Amino acid sequence: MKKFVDSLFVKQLSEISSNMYRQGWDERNGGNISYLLNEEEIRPYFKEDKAIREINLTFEAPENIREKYFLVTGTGKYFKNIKDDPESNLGLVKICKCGCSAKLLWGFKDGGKFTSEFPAHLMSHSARLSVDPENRVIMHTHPTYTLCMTACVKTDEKEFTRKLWKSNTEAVVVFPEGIGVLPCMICGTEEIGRATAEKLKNFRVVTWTNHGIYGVGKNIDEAFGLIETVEKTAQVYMLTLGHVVNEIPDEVILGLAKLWNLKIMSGVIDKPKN
Ligand code: 2HA
Ligand code: ZN
Repeated sequence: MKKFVDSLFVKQLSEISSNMYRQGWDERNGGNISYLLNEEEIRPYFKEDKAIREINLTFEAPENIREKYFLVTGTGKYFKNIKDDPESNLGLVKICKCGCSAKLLWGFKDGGKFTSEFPAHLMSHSARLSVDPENRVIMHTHPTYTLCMTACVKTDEKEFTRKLWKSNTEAVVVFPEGIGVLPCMICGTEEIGRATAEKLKNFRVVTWTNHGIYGVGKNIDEAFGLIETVEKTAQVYMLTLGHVVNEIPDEVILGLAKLWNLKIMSGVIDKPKN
């Protein structure tokens, strides 16, 4: 039997968390990632679903993610340590049939458990699957300039989106549907989980004011790519704040939307005047 620690999934999560750490986004135990795996993907590593132990969930998992497998980062674990010791810092769990607990199949070797944001992750997976059956990754991190921007811009989705689109021509192309914005809330709770999941029905990227960001996608590259584009754009916005003389014209944003055949968030860019 192949060893799960050598799987591509563990390798991908280890690589991306090291990368995110190097960006300075995941100080201490900041950030968490979950990756939905299917049965065919895990069978080469596990003959059957043999639980090392059961871990209770603090909320009821939504129906469409029950009996599903998630590779997830651990609570209190540091992104910088995942690569050298994935088996302590990551865990593979299967959500039970009734949605009240998770079977640990691999990992959390030192007795640990999944991230404190697991409610937000599971609710977000559930919400995303309802609008995009291919979605598999939920990624949460604390990118510096995005945090700065959440402190400087009103918690208004259209205004936040407009400021991003007007700062970097890539922005509208990468997230034409705009960006979801949540106010400052208490993290780790079911409430913030529900609010995030609700936003993720309309957006693939959502900010948590004064805290960080959630990005999603069908694979790690997509989720990371969204977050890094927002962060790069927020960096441009913050570094140029108060100095801008060449803002991206509305016509260029509309031209990009036309060129790439994008359905852009309405009410952000004014209709061209003729
Ligand atoms: O896991 O980032 O939001 C640590 C966090 C909590
Ligand atoms: Zn966080």
